[in-house]
Amino acid sequence: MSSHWKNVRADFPILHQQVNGKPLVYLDNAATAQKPRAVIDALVRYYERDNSNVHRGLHALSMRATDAYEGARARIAKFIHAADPAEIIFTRGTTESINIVARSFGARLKPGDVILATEMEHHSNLVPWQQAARASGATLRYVPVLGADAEGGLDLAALGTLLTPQVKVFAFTHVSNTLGGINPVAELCARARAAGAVSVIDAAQSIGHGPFDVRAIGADFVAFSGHKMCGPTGIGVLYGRRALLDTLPPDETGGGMVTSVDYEGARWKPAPERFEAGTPHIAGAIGLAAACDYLDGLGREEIARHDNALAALAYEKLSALPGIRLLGPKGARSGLVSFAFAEVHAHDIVTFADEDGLALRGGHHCNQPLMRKLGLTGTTRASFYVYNTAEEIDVLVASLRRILKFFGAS
Ligand code: 7TS
Repeated sequence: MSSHWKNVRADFPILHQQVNGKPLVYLDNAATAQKPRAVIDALVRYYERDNSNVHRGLHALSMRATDAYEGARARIAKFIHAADPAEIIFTRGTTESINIVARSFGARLKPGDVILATEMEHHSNLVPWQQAARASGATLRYVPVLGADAEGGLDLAALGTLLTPQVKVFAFTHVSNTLGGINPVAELCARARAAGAVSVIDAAQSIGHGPFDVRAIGADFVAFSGHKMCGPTGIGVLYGRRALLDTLPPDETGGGMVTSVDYEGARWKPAPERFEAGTPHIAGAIGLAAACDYLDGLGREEIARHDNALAALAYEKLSALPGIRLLGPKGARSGLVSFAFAEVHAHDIVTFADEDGLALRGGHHCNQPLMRKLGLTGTTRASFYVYNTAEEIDVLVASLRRILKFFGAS
């Protein structure tokens, strides 16, 4: 383990504060991660030294900004082992990335075609496909989750009947933001390919938590957000296989994505410019590249081991609480734990835990259909990242015991 790893908390200025008179315990990383000094500095440096618009300028600052922006694209390609930086499209985040695929690839769908998703998708990987189905007349189907607490993960046996030749796109999450289970993405991509469907991976909850190799996984499209991997908000990525991207129509149109325009029409540049109309989030891309450097510096395998071990420890310690219902797999899980108590609403838990300096999240986590299927209105979620510690799990458990006692539930 690198010496850098041991000092990781010192890298995050925001962690060193008190909330309600208690040391901040930030366990809301699945919503957004905190930013290390290196990322904050990269943003400040860009705005103080290099700020200018990209691609259209011939002066020094514009060339510097362009180099930094295109350098960021190459850095992110390396981070996910893409074959070519042109496969990296900068977007606002996972939500926009999936919307681009759903509209652009969705434009070639027709009645009789099937879009396959799963019952555990975040609204961001569900509603855009509902819209694509409505617009095209295609049918949307779902791979079921197994078990009363979704502890069985996806029903992979059902794929045999669901992945028919009519399926044109199979969209699934790598890690569920509510259940914490890790889906076998390489297997799912291979199954999609064998059925003649294009795969779309929602990597929002996995990208910053371990190694990710688009070519080893065999993905056609991958969507993720910078802000969940120590990068800035407002920047994200759509990875698309080059051969596929160049066959797709643009989604938004305007400046920067055309080769020539006349009053009658316009001709598109190839990817990635085709999908990046207008002035991009230059600083965001640069900050995201700094986040890639930071995470690679810690070691992606080490991050996965750290986060997954904390989640396993939390699962074990929380299991001892009276009346707790823990969701998702009992075994291997990613860095989050989601739970519910019959007697206490998730919003009450989050509000009371805030008194103890804890940042948790409670609610449906943009998984309303899944919640309904599991007979829940919401869960409380604790999600872990590189700076969290085993001691913080003890603070969580002690706080929950206090809350349960207050509500007469223990
Ligand atoms: N997909 C998954 C699996 C997510 O967890 C999220 C955000 C998104 C997509 C959307 O990402 P965005 O950056 O475009 O908003 N999830 C959460 C969450 O669980 N709590 O707050 C945001």
